[in-house]
Amino acid sequence: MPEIDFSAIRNSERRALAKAITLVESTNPRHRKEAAALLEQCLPHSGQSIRIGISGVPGVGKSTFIEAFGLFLIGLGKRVGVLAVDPSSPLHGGSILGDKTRMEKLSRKTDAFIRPSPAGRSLGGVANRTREVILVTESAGFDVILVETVGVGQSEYEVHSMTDLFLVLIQPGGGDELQGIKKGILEVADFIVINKADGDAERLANQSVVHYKNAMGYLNHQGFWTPEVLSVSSLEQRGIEALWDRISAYCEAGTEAIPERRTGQASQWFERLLSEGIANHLDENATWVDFYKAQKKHVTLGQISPTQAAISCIDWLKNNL
Ligand SMILES: Nc1nc2c(ncn2[C@@H]2O[C@H](COP(=O)(O)OP(=O)(O)O)[C@@H](O)[C@H]2O)c(=O)[nH]1
Ligand SMILES: [Mg+2]
Repeated sequence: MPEIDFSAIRNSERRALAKAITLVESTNPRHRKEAAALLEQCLPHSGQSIRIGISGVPGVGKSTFIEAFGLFLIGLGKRVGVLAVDPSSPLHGGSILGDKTRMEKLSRKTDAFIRPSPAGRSLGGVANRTREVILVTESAGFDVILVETVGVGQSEYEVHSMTDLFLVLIQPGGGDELQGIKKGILEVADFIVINKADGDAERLANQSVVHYKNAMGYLNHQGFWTPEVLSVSSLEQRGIEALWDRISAYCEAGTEAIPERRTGQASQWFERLLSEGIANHLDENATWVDFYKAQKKHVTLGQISPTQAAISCIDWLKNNL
């Protein structure tokens, strides 16, 4: 792995930034320390952005929306980083790499940085480094970070747990069931945005706004913000400014709550890395693995209770570590 030139990252040099992200995303354990050292350098220069999670089923218009929204933000003088958390499966249209064509104008802007998700990256586990990629991208001076995800598996919850604001894009018409939207996602959404409010679908989109406003009213929201429902046309770039106004209101209302949310996220992330690190460390201990597997087998055969097996395992660890 080549040396990372931190000053080049600070200067927003794309190649340096891309290289730094590759290091952070590396699954090679030997790169971990180097990545950690880099993240330490990034930390004081990070955190100044708004981190926005964007979710929605394939075809809803995420890429088109990000292009329109990104260009709008650049017009305001902002610098926009686009990251993706995707279980890059061909079934779901894969990573945003292919979508770069839909973000053609945005990807040509010097004030935009688009990073597709690496192929085959697993979700959940240590392999998902998007949180760290956010820090690196922020330290390169990007002040709005858009994290895109397809609603597969746990990816939406993952993205929710690393962003300040969670936005769900929805097609005009059709209930959540038809769109394959999980109810839980609406519970964590800060903004529901009905996309494609143009042409023949505009009326339907307005009906959807009413429908989702009602539906959201039944959900039990916590926190400082009552979720809002808006409509946009990403294709015709309408409604984007109104949405941005509300996002700004969200940020203002969250002056205290957003930093608290970040603190909570950081401590949860630490807990997860620690548990995964401990589990990985134990996996490398062959004697432990044998002992643990034997206990598990006894449990599945009904020979000992799960409680007894857990006690035996903990005793083993106490005596052997
Ligand atoms: N009419 C209309 N079509 C849109 C709009 N946004 C996206 N689309 C179309 O919907 C399709 C899927 O868009 P895409 O951005 O690739 O969706 P993604 O899979 O969620 O990233 C494309 O054919 C887009 O042109 C919109 O605001 N209005
Ligand atoms: Mg897309």
